[in-house]
Amino acid sequence: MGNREIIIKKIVLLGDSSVGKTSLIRRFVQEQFSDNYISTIGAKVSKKVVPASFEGEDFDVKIMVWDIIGSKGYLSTQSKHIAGADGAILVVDLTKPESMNSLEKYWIPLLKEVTGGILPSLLFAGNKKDLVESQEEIDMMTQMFKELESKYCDDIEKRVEGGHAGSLLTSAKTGENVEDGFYNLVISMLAANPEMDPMHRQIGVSKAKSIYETDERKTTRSVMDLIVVDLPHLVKATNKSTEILQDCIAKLGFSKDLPKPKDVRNFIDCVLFSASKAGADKEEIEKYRKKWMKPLGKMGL
Ligand SMILES: Nc1nc2c(ncn2[C@@H]2O[C@H](COP(=O)(O)OP(=O)(O)OP(=O)(O)O)[C@@H](O)[C@H]2O)c(=O)[nH]1
Ligand SMILES: [Mg+2]
Repeated sequence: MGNREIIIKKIVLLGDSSVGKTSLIRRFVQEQFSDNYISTIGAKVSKKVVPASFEGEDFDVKIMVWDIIGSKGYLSTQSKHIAGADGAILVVDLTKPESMNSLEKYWIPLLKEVTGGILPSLLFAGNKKDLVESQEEIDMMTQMFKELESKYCDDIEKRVEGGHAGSLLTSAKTGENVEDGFYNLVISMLAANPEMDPMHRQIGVSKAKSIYETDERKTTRSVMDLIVVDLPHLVKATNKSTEILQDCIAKLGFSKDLPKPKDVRNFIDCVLFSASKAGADKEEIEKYRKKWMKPLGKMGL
């Protein structure tokens, strides 16, 4: 066997809340499934090395899988974490037709905006297949995904030729098609972009930055979005930040989709208290408290 080249690729999972993004990653990386639903806030990165063969060469593709908040409106958080993605898995809950509509209404336009109009390699995943009983429904959904593939996956003909479809019906619960889905996307990324293109990463980062800076923060949710984007800088680690955010939401028990002003104030207190326990700098903590309270003040809250 020849030398195996190591290639690093970034994949993001996108789709509405509760479609199963975290569960697909857990199934793929840890081979586990849980019925418990803890909504992701912020982002979490997992790693896995996928051995893959492409055009007669063997690769070890180290994929960084980014699990991103699914609540619509968390635009700054989402764009920041999408930046630099080589591939995206667009996830739909097969039992919720509105999650399918969201792809073309929200997720694909957002992805395009962040990547400067050029879509990265895509995989469409119709998840929770285990909950769909009739074959007729499965056939109908397969057909709808084929249409999305031909519309959005540029390389679809080549992919199908090689047996690597651009869409699959998956189940994070039974594991059906989960590994195949990730593998198909890996092959598509190798085909599309064997060399990493530093330019497209840079475009993504500056787009995300401009979305962050121009968002006027007129709603309580957009203030939450600001906190979610900023916290990793304060605690200096993405996964730790997500842990703090999720703990505070769980402790305070409010909806991140429709937070009340008092929820956001309590959230700021909780998050900063945890950040200080995690060793964040006192001056920095006060700086962020001011920054986050300011838009609330402007709303007269
Ligand atoms: N039956 C079934 N349930 C699933 C499947 N995938 C996820 N679930 C369940 O659906 C719920 C939501 O799953 P998550 O993976 O947390 O969804 P998510 O997309 O990460 O949601 P957010 O983080 O809120 O955006 C959980 O209760 C899971 O156990 C699946 O393939 N089959
Ligand atoms: Mg999640």
